[in-house]
Amino acid sequence: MTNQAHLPASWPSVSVVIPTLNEARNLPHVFAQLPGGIHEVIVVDGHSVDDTCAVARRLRPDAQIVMQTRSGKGNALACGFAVATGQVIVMLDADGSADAGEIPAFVQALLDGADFAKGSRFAPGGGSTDLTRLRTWGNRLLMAMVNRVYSTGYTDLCYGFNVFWRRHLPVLRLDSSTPSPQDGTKRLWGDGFEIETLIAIRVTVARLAVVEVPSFEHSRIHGVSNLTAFSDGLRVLRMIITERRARNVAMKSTHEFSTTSIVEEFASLQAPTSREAE
Ligand SMILES: Nc1nc2c(ncn2[C@@H]2O[C@H](COP(=O)(O)OP(=O)(O)O)[C@@H](O)[C@H]2O)c(=O)[nH]1
Ligand SMILES: [Mg+2]
Repeated sequence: MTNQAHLPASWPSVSVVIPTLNEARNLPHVFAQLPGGIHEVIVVDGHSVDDTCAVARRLRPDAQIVMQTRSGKGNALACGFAVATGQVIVMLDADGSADAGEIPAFVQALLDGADFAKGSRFAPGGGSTDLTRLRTWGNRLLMAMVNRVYSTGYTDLCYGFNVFWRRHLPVLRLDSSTPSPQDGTKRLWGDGFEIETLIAIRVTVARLAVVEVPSFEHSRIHGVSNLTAFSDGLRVLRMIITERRARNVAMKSTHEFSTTSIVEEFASLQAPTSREAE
């Protein structure tokens, strides 16, 4: 069913960034749910082997289709953010799990004063039919860590439906242009599914006004998830620890917010100092 809703003309311009990896069969549903009045749709493809790009082009000739520079969902989002021109950026999955009909509620939260509207499946009114038991518990555990370390009260952590003012992009310190490392890993820090946690931590550390918006996550329509609960969960855990460590180091040396790029942080992780290696 097509979404008949239309964003008011007086609202800020909205860019919707959609990472896709073999989502040709899901895109018709996802596009149909988009409200009218969207400033731009940016599909960031991970070199899909199905006809995702052709389907996107046919259904939405106005959509901008971008090829990601490295691999992973995080890199795809960074590439989409880098070319977005709207005042507001929406992060939207392409598997049919996120309901684009919720976009107005997220934008309204920004208009009401939030810097960052963070979707939550566990806030009253939210829910999910996509979460497995392992994912639920992993998410809960990681969220508890973040809440403890940053004194936050988030009810959800690893959820991809988020909306924010584009002017806050510098706070995220994402790097979309560095080529893949030559060591075969293909991914830099933040390139994978840890992206949502990285973003949540960085907006928190920057003291942006983060408001949770209840969201209902549906089951993926076609295909299977690209996420591996255990290994991707470990990557998120490592992200939480590293971000904390990087912040501690930055605070000790400058008493200011860290300006280290994610590439530098990744490099320091890959090459421990001789003291650490001992
Ligand atoms: N461009 C790109 N998109 C990806 C990649 N991995 C996942 N995605 C997209 O990110 C969204 C969420 O991925 P999904 O596999 O459903 O993970 P889950 O929602 O955590 O189960 C979907 O739209 C995927 O197509 C990737 O490596 N590159
Ligand atoms: Mg999914």
